[in-house]
Order: sequence, then structure tokens, then C-alpha cells
Amino acid sequence: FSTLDYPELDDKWRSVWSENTAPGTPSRGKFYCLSMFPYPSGNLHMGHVRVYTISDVIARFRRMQGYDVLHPMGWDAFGLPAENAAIERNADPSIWTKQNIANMKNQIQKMLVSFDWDRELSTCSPDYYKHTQKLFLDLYKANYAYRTEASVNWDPIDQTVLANEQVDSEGRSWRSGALVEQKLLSQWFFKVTELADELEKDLELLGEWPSAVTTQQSNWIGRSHGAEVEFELDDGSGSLTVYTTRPDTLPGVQFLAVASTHRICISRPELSEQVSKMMVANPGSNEGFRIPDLHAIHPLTGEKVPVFMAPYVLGGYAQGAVMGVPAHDTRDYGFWKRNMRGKPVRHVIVPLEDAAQSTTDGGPYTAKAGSVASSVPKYGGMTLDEAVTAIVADLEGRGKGRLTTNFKIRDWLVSRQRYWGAPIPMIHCDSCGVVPVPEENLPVLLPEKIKSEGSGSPLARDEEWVNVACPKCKQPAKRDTDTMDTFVDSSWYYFRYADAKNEKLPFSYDAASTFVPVDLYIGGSEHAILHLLYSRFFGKFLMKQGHWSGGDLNGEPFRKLITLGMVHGRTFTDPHTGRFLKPEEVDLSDPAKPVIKATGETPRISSEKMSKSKYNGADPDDCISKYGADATRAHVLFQAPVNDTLEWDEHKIVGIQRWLGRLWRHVLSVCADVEKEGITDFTMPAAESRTEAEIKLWNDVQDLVGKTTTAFEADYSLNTSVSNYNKLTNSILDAYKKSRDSKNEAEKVRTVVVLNATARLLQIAAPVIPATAEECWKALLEAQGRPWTSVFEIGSWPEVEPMQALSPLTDHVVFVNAKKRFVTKLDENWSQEQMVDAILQTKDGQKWLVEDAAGKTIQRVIVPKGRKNVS
Ligand code: ANZ
Ligand code: ZN
Repeated sequence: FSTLDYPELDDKWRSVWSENTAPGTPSRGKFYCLSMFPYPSGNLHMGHVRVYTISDVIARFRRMQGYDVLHPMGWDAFGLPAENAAIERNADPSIWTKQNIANMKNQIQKMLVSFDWDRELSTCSPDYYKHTQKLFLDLYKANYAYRTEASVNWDPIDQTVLANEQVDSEGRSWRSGALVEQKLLSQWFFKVTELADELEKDLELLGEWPSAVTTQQSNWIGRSHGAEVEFELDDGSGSLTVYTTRPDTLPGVQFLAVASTHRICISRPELSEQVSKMMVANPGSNEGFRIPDLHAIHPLTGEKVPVFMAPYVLGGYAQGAVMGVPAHDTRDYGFWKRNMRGKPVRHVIVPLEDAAQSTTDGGPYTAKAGSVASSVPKYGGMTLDEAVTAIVADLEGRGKGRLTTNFKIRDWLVSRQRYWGAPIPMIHCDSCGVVPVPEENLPVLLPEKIKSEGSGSPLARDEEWVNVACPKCKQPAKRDTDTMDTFVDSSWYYFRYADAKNEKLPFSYDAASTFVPVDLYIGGSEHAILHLLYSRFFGKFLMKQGHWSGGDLNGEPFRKLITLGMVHGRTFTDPHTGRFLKPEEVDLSDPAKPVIKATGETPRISSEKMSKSKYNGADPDDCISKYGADATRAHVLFQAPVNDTLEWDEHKIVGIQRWLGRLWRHVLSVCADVEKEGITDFTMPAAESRTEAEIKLWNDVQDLVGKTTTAFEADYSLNTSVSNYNKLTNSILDAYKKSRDSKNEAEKVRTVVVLNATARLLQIAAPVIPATAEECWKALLEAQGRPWTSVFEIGSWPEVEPMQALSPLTDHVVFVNAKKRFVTKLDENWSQEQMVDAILQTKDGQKWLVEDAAGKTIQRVIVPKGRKNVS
């Protein structure tokens, strides 16, 4: 009876909770807590356990606070692994996927995660992808989806398109080994670039995202400010426009360079051989090709400069053409040196402090700082900002240039020549062209089986599926045989959860506007760029189309984001061969000193990302059946701060197990005393009647209720929360024990005070250790002769109550940075932390320590004994 049996306890509470939802009604508005939905690969891994534990802790906490919590779960179920498994086993991908989902759902439930399963969705189900297709049509109607030619990786043996990951470093197909070719295919794109400016600007609204993520988003969007400059060509064929971020360097232009795909190269048949060579050239190379007999005319000086094809100019960025300024740009310098050997470099900018640099050729001077060289007519002596303004104004006056903004981000190519995805709802008709599938005909269902014989993309092989009547002219036509990138599915799933059963619409305006933005989004940092960017694009697009209000963040779907570090495992390798050792090859009877069984040697130990090939994985199922869900959850949280790498070390879980055991035995002994004394509620005795030990315990409890609340709603320091539970458990146990052993009145603690402290501890620990907390809570209630009601009652999260002074408050002089500043009343028995809290709550404390010293934190508080000074 003195230990709890796990995982039996988990099973017991899981079934009780499934029949009795927590009592109480939400009174504090909505809270949308979302974890990134998983790909149903078949089994949970520790990374999943980490994400869902955190989201469950926060969801349970917010319910206890009285919020109407949305905490949904679903499956990102389209994608290549199911398709490959289906081809290998000649099975139906939907069956494979369903089995995996069933298994993983069962595993998640064993973790005691409180998801709203009635909103479960799966992106591969027709009830879902019908709406993905509807959104595609919306994008098309709004001119946000278009079709154009783009190149793909083409395997000429398998006659199929490959994803980049399926092409090895030598450019060969992972399946056939064939050299992969680039092939132009007509494909669908979403116009992400249309919203590029907004996507960049609104990063400002995402103050609750990790700055590492907003920086990555910003770099990916790649906004740059500069100018377009037009150079006339001297063969009369028109002009060449370049993009530059440094119009101030225009006087230093010595050549122009274009990408091999530039119009002026493609339009000269005599260059075709050079163009082909240049297309495969290493972009880092300086090997250029001078276009014979062609010069560009400088728009300000009329000077003629040569024009090159250069590998470093990217065809897809800005104008695909640059003005070469060897004196002030590193790549231009290298290129000039290589291709115009001996020709001097013309410096037009001088650093402020060192005018000598303008005449020497000591390499390019690339900093945007200094002034225009005095030798430059008209602009000489200007600061660089003045030069930009003056030069752009002059260009504008001649119709030769203007300020402009460019973005690195490209439109989103969404066509995949794959089977297991949402079919693109378009029809190609010889007479009508591209015709959208009428909405009432959605979904365009996938054929049930993949046709394995034949070539081309899987849907194109299925004649029966492909051939269809044109919706407009009713003549024979063909379906689009591509499916959508699975990132499309995951760009809008968080809207669907808000209205998961809507058959007519992807979601209703009201439901989406009620729940989105998501208040807390938790997931892996590997999704820092694409998934989040595409979701932001969808959030904004859907707002503009009037599908939802856009919330208070201009259509941004995620208010706060937590990106988790990876889970690493202890990895053993043979010190001689470097071979990874299997668990059964290592003797771990002393976890601190592992030994290779075969040789008696010590293996090399490292911490690496968990993977099958390194035999360093931990199986969540194993862990839960050995230690129970609560210990597994607490251990995962305790091992590392949420943003850091988690070094999984199963042996350390004993610390958590001991804590749970101590807690349960303590509850049993409190229960015995409660019953003996006939105590029937948790109410604390009146403040005046409390002993010193009771006041200290009360203050400890308030302190930890406050810290846990902050951890759960603001800083997510969940590892510290777990160690705090341990500390509070020890404080309660110590006070209780001392009280029994001591004759000193001041050390006495009444049972009801212990009961109250224990109850608070259970409430604040319940989100982390749900089964243990509920079991203990039930025992405490029953000992009082009361029926069980759940510890997770909605709105039951304890408020922080004021600390109680131990002795009368006395005047203390507060010194700030060694200067006497003010006097305030403090209790000598308070801990330093408690004193700091109390000082910060006074008006003077606010004035001297918060307002004046913005952002400053108190480094230390010194309370000399006997003297009432605080520094
Ligand atoms: C002249 C110049 C002088 C430049 C100087 C820089 C320094 P962002 O937008 O920040 O990436 N550039 C323009 N188009 C290019 C292309 N298609 N491929 C490769 N390079 C290109 O940088 C824009 C700068 O990169 C432009 O400014 C241009 O070089 C080059 F002292 O123009 B600059
Ligand atoms: Zn037609």
C-alpha cells in the first residue's frame, strides 16, 4: 500500500477521466494551445514525448486557471514514406497510415496527454483534403495560384520526378542510380512573393517568438533596399537593367555582368555554346565570358564598359544582372582581377580617416562608410547617404533609374509528381485550357491503388482516373496529375481544429476568429522557416479573403512560439573501430562506468541525436510501462530547459521516482492524521494563531505557487518547476517531522496546515504528474470524509496569497549602488528573495530599482547582521 503501481495508476485515471470531464465552467476566455502535429510514421519517439508533455502541462494549467482551452491533435498524414511503404508492400497507403495513427494515438493516450480527440483530423482523409482543394481554388480565383514552367529533378530510368533529398551528393537517384537531369515541367505556384513585404514587416508583431526564428524568417524573405539602374547597350539592342544596393558606387562601375539565363545571352544564338557551359559552371567560380563587341553606356558619364556572362550572377534574383564595382565589392573585385588582368581598379569611396586607400590597390574597400573620393566629378566629398540621394535623383531625372526593393524569397512551388497527397483540383482541356474543378465536385478523390506499372508520375499512369469530361465544354479532358506539397496541408490545419466537423466549409468565420491566433505553438526548430512562413502566408491570405478576422496580429496565426531543442541519446562506440555499439553489447550495471562486454574495455561515450543506426534511442512505450507516465513526463521536463538539447539519460529517472514515492507516503501519513483528528476541510487556521514554523511553511507555499504560475504562463522554465516541487515536498516533510519531534512551540505545525500545504503542492504539480496528483488528491479528500472531485477542476488554480510576516516589521535602510536611498519595513526573518520581492513591491523600490534602472536586475541583497541596512 505504500507504493503506487505504475502504469496501472495511469490506466485507472485515464479511464475515469474519459468518463468524467473535470467539473467547473471556464470564466476567463479562450486559450489555444497547439503542438505541431506529427507525421504518422508508426511509433512515437522521445521528441514527440517532449512536445506533447509540454503542451499538456500548459493546457492542463490553463484549464485549471479557468480558460476555455483548445488543445487539439491530428496527423500530417500525406507524404512519401506511406507511398514508398505502399509500393514496397503492394499495400494501400491509407491502410498503412491508419494503422500507424491507431498505434501512435494509443501511445499518446498512455502518456496521459489531454488532447481534444473529438477534433482529431487527418490530412489524408477526404473530409480534410476536400477543403485543402477548396482553398487551392480560392487561391486560384484570387490570383494567388498560377501555373508556369519550372525545372525538376528527373530520373530518366524510373521516369519520375525526385525530391531534392532523393538525389545524392553525386547527382544520382537514390533508387535507380541514374544521373538525375533537370527537366522543365508546367507546375503550380502560390504567390508568396505578393505578401513578402507584409511577411517581413509583421515579424515586428511576433515579439513572443524566439528571436532566432524571426531572424531566420527575415533572412529567408531577404528584403533588400536599393536601386535599379539602366545601361543603354551600344549595339542598339536596348538597355540592360541592374539591381544594386549601393547606388553610391555607381561612379566606380567598370563592367556589367549578367547570368547565363539572361535575355541578352539567350537571344544571341552565337553564344549558345558558352551559355550551356556557363549554366553548369560553379557559381563560386570567377571564370567569366566577355560578350564580344558589346558595351554598356554608363548612364551618368557616358563611358563604355564591357559586358560579361558571370557564374556568380544569379538568374533568379532581382534583374539577373549586376553593375561591377571592383573597388568596393569582393566578388566584383575577384572577377575583374581574373578577367581584366592588369587593368587598374578605380576607387571612388574613401574611408573617412584614411584617404590614402583611394589610390592604392590593396583589395576592395567594402564598408558602407566614408565619403565619395574628391576625384569624382559632381559627387566628390559627399557622404555616402548624400551620394545615394543625389545619384538616384540624377538617374530619375534622366529616366535611367529608381529606388526599389527586392526579396530573396521565391514563389512556392506546390506541385508534386506524387501519389500520396491532395490532388490538384484542375482539369486541362484542349479547347478551354485550364479549368478549375467545380466546387460541388470536390473532393477530387485519389484512386484507391497506386498503378505500379507504367512510367511517369503515379496519377498520370492511371488512365481511368486521368480522363474526365471538361466541366465547361464537356469534351474529353484530363485531370492535373500532380498532388500538392504536404506543406499546403499543414499551412491551415490549425484553422480546421477550430471547426473540425464543418462539412461545407474548411471552417466558419466565427469559429476561426474565436480561436485563432493560436496562443501558444510548440514544436521543433526544424520548422523555423518553411512551415511557419507558409502558415503565416495562409493566415494573411485567409484574412484578406474574409475567411477570418485576422485577430489582433494582422492575420498572424501564432502569437507565441516555443521551439524545442533536440533529444539526444547516450551513444557508445568501440574506441578502436568507431563502430556504434548495441545496448546488449554494453554492461551498464554501473551506469557511471559502462564496460564493453566482449573486451572489458571502456567504450567511447557521446551524446548524439537519437537514431536507429546509433542504437541510442529510447522507446517511449518502454519508458512508460517501466516507470509510468508521470515519471516519464517529469523526467523529460526536468532534464533540460525547453529550448536546449535534452540529453536523455534513463538512469536519472530514479530521482523522480523517489520524489513520487516520498510524496505518496507523505500523503498517506497526512491522511491518517487528518482522519484521526476529524479534519473536514483545507482551511488554514487564523493568521494570528500561526506558529513560526507554520508561517514559514505558508510563505514557502505562496512563493512556489507564484513561481510555478510564472513558469507556466510566462517563462516556461519547466525544468525549474520540477525541481521546485521536490523542494517544496522536502520543506513540508521537514516541517512536519520537526513538529512531531520537537518540544519547541515555535516549531509546531498543525495537521491542517500540513494538509493545506500538501493540497497546494498537489494542485501546482498536477499538470506535470496528473495521475499521482489525482490519486493523492482523492486520498486527501476521502480522509476528510468528502467525495472525490478532480484536482483538475476548472478555475481551481491557487491564487498567490500575501506572505505573512514572522515578527513585527522593522525599518530597514535600502542602499542602491552603495548610496542610501530610502527606508522600508521588512521582516528580518525573510529570505533574501522574499526581501527583494517585498522591496520591489514598494513605491520607492519601483522608483529606484525598476523605473530608474530599466531592465536592471538586483544582483545581490546584503543584510548585515544586527544592522538594518539593505544594499
Ligand atoms: C553594385 C555594388 C557595389 C553592389 C558594391 C554591392 C556592393 P542583396 O540584395 O543584399 O543580396 N546583385 C544584384 N543582383 C544580383 C544577382 N542576380 N546575382 C548576384 N548578385 C547580385 O545584394 C544586392 C547586391 O548584390 C547588389 O549590389 C549587386 O551588387 C549584387 F560596392 O551592386 B551590388
Ligand atoms: Zn473544355
